[in-house]
Amino acid sequence: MVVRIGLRALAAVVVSLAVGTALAQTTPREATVSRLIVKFRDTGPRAALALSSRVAQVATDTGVRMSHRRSMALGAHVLDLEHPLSTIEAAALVARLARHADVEFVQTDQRRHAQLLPNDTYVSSQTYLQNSAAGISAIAAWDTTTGSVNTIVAIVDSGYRPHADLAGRILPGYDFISDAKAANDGDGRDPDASDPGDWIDPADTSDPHFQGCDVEPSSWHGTAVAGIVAANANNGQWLAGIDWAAKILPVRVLGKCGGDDSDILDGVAWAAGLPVPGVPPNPYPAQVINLSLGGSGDCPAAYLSVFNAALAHGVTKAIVASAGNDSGDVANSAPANCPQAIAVAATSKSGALEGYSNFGAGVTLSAPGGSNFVPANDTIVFLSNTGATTPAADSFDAGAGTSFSAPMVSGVVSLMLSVAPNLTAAQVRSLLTTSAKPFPAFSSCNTSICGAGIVDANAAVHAAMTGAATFNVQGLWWAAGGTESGWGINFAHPDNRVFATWYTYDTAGKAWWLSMLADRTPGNPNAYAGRINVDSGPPFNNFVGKGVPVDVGSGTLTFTDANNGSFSYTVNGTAQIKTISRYNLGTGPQPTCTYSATTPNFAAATNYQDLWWVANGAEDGWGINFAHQGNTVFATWYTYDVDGTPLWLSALAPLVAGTTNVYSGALYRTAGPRFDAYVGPPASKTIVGTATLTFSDGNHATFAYNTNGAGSLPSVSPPQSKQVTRFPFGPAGGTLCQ
Ligand SMILES: [Ca+2]
Ligand SMILES: [Ca+2]
Ligand SMILES: [Ca+2]
Repeated sequence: MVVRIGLRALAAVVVSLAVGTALAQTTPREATVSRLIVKFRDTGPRAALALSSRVAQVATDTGVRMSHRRSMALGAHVLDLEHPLSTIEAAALVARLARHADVEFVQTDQRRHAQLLPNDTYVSSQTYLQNSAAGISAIAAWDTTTGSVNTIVAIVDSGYRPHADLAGRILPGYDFISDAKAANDGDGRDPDASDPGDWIDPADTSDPHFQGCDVEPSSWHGTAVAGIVAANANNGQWLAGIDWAAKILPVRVLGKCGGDDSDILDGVAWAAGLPVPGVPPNPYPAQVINLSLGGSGDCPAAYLSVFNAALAHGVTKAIVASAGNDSGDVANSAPANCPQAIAVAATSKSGALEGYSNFGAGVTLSAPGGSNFVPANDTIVFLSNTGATTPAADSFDAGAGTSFSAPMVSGVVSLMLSVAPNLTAAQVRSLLTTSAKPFPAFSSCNTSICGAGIVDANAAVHAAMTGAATFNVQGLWWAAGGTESGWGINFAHPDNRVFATWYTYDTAGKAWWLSMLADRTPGNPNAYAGRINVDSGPPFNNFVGKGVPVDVGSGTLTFTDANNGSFSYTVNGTAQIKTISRYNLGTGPQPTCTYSATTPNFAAATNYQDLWWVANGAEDGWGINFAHQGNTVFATWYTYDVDGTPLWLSALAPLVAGTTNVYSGALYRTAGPRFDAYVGPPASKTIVGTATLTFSDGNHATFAYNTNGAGSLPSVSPPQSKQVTRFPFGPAGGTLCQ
């Protein structure tokens, strides 16, 4: 069945706009200077003196009291003046200091202000761009980047008008509307994605083709959406787009009375660079695909398939979809409810959920959408056309809808990609959500209905720069190249923290494990450092109470990508570095792990890769790591021997035939070369029993095991079992692999 997909914009509410006001105004005030930047000479009679003496000397020599605040890069120092000076007094002081024998250079420590304010005619009405609690802080972001010509944003919509404020920004797109009547351009698919108008007049409604469609003028919807992303900024006319440089790929799928799934799907596939039968290949595949459209129902299988393929193709990093304007749960709004989509709800200028906006757990984040109340002082201004039917002159208009929220996020993603073009789709989603602004106090929005927050262009751009190369490493790793098979290290990785459990052998070759809670280092976002503990605790067959940790050293994990890194450690005085790589079970695709500040829906997860234990902390001190790939779980169980020393056992547990949730395999005890002199394969591997994992959902499992008396372990029969769940150790949110 063909589903008609409607526009996400509400009927535009035309308002009179205050124009010409300066965007940022500051009231003049008496400027003062309270800090200097001074570089003392590297040579000369005073060079060997203590810094405090040199500061005291220049203070004495100039008669101005000052003290050392901090040292700067390249040998300069920040000095605090005891009393602030007027700018004239400060200039005189600087002149005196500049002549001082011990001073190489000196200047006042001035405050610099963001200066990149565009001069577009109606920019003061674009309140959503501002650095306010409910704005998207595009103005702040522009101090860092205004975008890149190398970024392409596909606007899958009603086509485009060659509006003057989009001049030079529109790539050759494609018109995917198959039905000539709906297309309104006289034919089916064609290479001209320009928008001929999508008006419905009273005569149209008697045409069975447009039955049930409302009589309305042309919407120029695609032009409006494109302008929010990329209107030419600082060109003295019209509006300012969020990205001043990115190219727009117009993909026309919406005509009179909406568009058909079959055309939208082909349009998305083509935008991503995938082949579409009968259509020439797209020479400009898009990094960002914006879908300000939707309809009711579940996410159709065809959308799942196309969205998956679009992201897997590798160019497209984000598919951004408007949540919809039905005041209902986004779960009923496709394609925003498709899991690959970044679903965007609409917030007001005070950061509340707009009344029309869809909401719910499926919303990824929010962005301003404007109010549909009249008189409206909270509308979104957008590029338009004066034509009520066929196109006429360039214009602008104002209105509301999640149609406007989505391109704000698309524009922010394109800014992120301008500073970090190699971000993955998972990183884009993670950085967007973790950098989002918290909803203001007393907002009707919260993270359970409006997503992670309000999109924050400035924070997202900075997160993209510093987090561009951050990799989620959750999973099982071992010595690179497999030259040291028999030991490994499991990582659970929520955001800026890695919890590592390392299974190896003690100096006697006996199974031994250590753990490390490592935090991201200030200098390298892909390095994590922490203390290493060895625990002792109650034996595996009678675990009551808690393990007791002993600090035995320190470690640093440094990752070069999501699959390679190094582990340097000092344990009991022995310092070593091992090259490590992600272990491939070879039983299906490696899952991709993504941290989210909003706790993921673990219960719904179908990949179990994580650290698990008995909930509620009653049995702190042991745990079980699952590496999960395809239909196999590799479990490493960190527990204790009968004498209370660390013991690890492992099981390679394939899915049990005829089940969908039970994994079972032999339980092994391994002995091997000591941790600090590891060479070759493990010394011995003994089957000591069986482990069976029964997952009642993605966050609850029963871990049942028996032991058979082998491997110097007492026999446990019948099997013992433990109810296990994922181990949360902060920060808020969690990492999900899929
Ligand atoms: Ca056509
Ligand atoms: Ca056309
Ligand atoms: Ca402009």
